Amino acid sequence: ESTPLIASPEPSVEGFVREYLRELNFTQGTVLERASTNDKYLALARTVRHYLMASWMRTTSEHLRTQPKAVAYLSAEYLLGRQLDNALIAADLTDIASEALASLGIDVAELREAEVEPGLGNGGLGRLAACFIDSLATMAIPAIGYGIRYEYGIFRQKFEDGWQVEKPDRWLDNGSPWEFAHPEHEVTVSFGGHVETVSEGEGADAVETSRWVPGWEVLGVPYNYMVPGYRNGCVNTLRLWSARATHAFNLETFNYGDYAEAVRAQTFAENISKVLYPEDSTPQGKELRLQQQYFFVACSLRDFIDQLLPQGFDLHRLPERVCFQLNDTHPVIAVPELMRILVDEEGFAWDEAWEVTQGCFAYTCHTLLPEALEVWPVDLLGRLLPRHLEIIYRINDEFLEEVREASGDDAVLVRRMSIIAEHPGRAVRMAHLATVAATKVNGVAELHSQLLRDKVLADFARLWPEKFTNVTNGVTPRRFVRMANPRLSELITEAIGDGWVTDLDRLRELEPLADDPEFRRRFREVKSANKERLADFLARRDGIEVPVDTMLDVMVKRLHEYKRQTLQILHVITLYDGIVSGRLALEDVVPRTVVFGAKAAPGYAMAKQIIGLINHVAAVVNNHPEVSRVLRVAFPANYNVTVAETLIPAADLSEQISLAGKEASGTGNMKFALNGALTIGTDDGANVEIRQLVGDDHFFLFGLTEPEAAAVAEAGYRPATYYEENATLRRALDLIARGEFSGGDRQTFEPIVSNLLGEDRFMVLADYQSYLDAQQRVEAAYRDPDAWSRSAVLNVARSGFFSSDRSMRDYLDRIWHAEPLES
Ligand code: 26Y
Repeated sequence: ESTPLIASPEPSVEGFVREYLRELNFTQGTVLERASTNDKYLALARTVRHYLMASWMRTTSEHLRTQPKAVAYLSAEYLLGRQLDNALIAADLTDIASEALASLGIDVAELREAEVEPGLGNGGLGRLAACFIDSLATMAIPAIGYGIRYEYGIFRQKFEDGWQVEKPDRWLDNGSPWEFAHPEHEVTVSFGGHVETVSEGEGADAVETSRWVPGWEVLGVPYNYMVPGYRNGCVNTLRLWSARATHAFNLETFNYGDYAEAVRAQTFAENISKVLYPEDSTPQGKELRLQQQYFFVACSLRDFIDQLLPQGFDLHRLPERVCFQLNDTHPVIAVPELMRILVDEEGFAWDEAWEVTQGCFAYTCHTLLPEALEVWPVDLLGRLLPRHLEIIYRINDEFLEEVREASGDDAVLVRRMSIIAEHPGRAVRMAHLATVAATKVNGVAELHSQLLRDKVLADFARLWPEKFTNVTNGVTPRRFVRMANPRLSELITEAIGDGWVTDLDRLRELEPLADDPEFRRRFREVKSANKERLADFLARRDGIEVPVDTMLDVMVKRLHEYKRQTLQILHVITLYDGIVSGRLALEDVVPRTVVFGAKAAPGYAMAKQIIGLINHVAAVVNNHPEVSRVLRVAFPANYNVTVAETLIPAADLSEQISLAGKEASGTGNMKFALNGALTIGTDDGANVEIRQLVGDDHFFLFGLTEPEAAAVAEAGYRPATYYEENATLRRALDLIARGEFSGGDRQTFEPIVSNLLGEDRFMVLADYQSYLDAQQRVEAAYRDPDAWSRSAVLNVARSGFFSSDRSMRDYLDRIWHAEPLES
């Protein structure tokens, strides 16, 4: 039996007008003549919600009724991007809404711009989570996303004199029409205190058990977000937790008469979900971050058990009902938390609890950099979560016993594999804990998974080879093609029908059209219209002038040394130098506009230096009378999902130039290929698979391979040799060193130059010449528009594999073993 439901309104223009005015008048409390843009936007968002609401309620109650196996995606980050357009497309309301609002004299396009995107993530990992929940809904898989409702998302980036300045991201200020708060479903989360040992039973039967006596508590209030599938009647849920002070907490202090202290205590508790940490590679070991992690994980497990399972469900069977997917190590504290629930609260024997726990978790690793692996000092963890630390120790004891047995007491191996590191201080290695507990451990691209098995987690892969698998990342074609690139979408649909939106392999049907001159012409028309759109956008948003008839060469991603933004700016400097010195004639340069978008972690000094360098080079290049005729550099501030959506469809060239063996996968690389940009890239991450699929002739490969880079490092890398032996490189570095881009000041960029010459951990200098050569090949190819657009069309046609729908199928087959909900 199903619950009675109000049907969503029938989709019609008149109906939409009625719903809209009702929202504007009755919910927003204003009349059309007086409504601000924000009023109109909020009313539109709420109106669109109506059309998805019945599907959402139906999906939820079907899930509860049929109790299928579900995927619970645990992620500290969801980089969602704007919701309005996505919801309109999913509900197939784009045209109806535009017409309806036009009849009221409102331009929907203008309202779209009013939405501040929820930037609840740093970059790739957070955006991946957002793509995955989109795909799960589109495939009607019973799934729920759990995370944190940060009051401040990733900082807003500004440039002052070219240097990054961070401003708080007040994304909630104008209202948040996409969320539904459920304070009645609040969950209590405990912290601190101590563990008591209690004896139960008498004499020989006496058993010692542990009891956690927490020191303080906070409440988690869930906020639900709709995750609409693409026109399939399925709407899943994303549940983000917000921290509140407990009522008791306040009252106690209040009774002492110290009202101000009571309010201060409240602030303290609510700090937990205040702000997203903006680091994406070097964990700072901050106590508040561990609080965030435990907070959302404890809320989510409690919620899944209490709200999604029937009352009295036998938790021995939990693995039949759920797979908790750990998005990197950030939620790994869920492992001891589930053990605590089973052993301390449900009275399970340890071994029973461990079997259940091992059946419920799977772990995705997203890195190869050793410094990015999370490690929590034992004293910090023990202070905040004493019972969890105790549980981790026991997990480790039993695990190390297994290692000893399997290895014939290899003490060195035991030390290497231990969940507890001893040096420099005692600390919990979260990746080891995750690997020990998980049914499956996966990397995010073939090469990455291979390197996990061979290097980062090699000891574990030898012990449990069947635990390790790969799932290559993907991106949602709904947001990153259908929504971001309506012109290309129309061209594709006209050629092969619209089935590709949910079955991206069908892009293959475009392959023959790569040889059709008329199709290529229309493809070029789309590209250039997208460049116009971008130029318009950047002119309005940043006052940046972008020429529309040049090669658009784009590098957008977090600023990190391993990603090597430096390599691209060195290419720019080399072009500049060539022209200024007269060794390169203007007519021999293919006019190009180089676009950067990148945020640096606020505490990452070298990354901020590099941003400064790019902006300073841009100023010199763009103001040079000759050089600027063929070369421009644009660095719009505050790169985010919204910017990506206008930038990527306009790009000709996609820069994916990390040092081989450092980028786990990359996902921007997939978005560019799907939008018909050609890649210049190293043999790294998912570039490897992109190149295999699109073909060598349609990809500009350069640089050391991973084994080569490893061998160079092993032999002792000496960057200065490249400087000494390569005159072009020397000239470029000398320009920086002599202050060409810093008003003659030699100190400004000295740290960058000396780092490159002295250490150059990511082998920028080793790959410089190879990169220049590849850029030469790019120029030659771009001079032949027909051949270039043929390659571009083939990139689109052969990139269907990179749909996150395919990633979800792989997770389902290899890890989750869940099935779609019947509709
Ligand atoms: C622990 C904290 C400092 C931290 C916070 C965020 C550590 C890492 C991160 C985010 C990492 C991340 O975004 N990794 C990227 O994940 C993408 C999706 O799998 C990959 O495509 C990309 O190569 C990888 O760098």
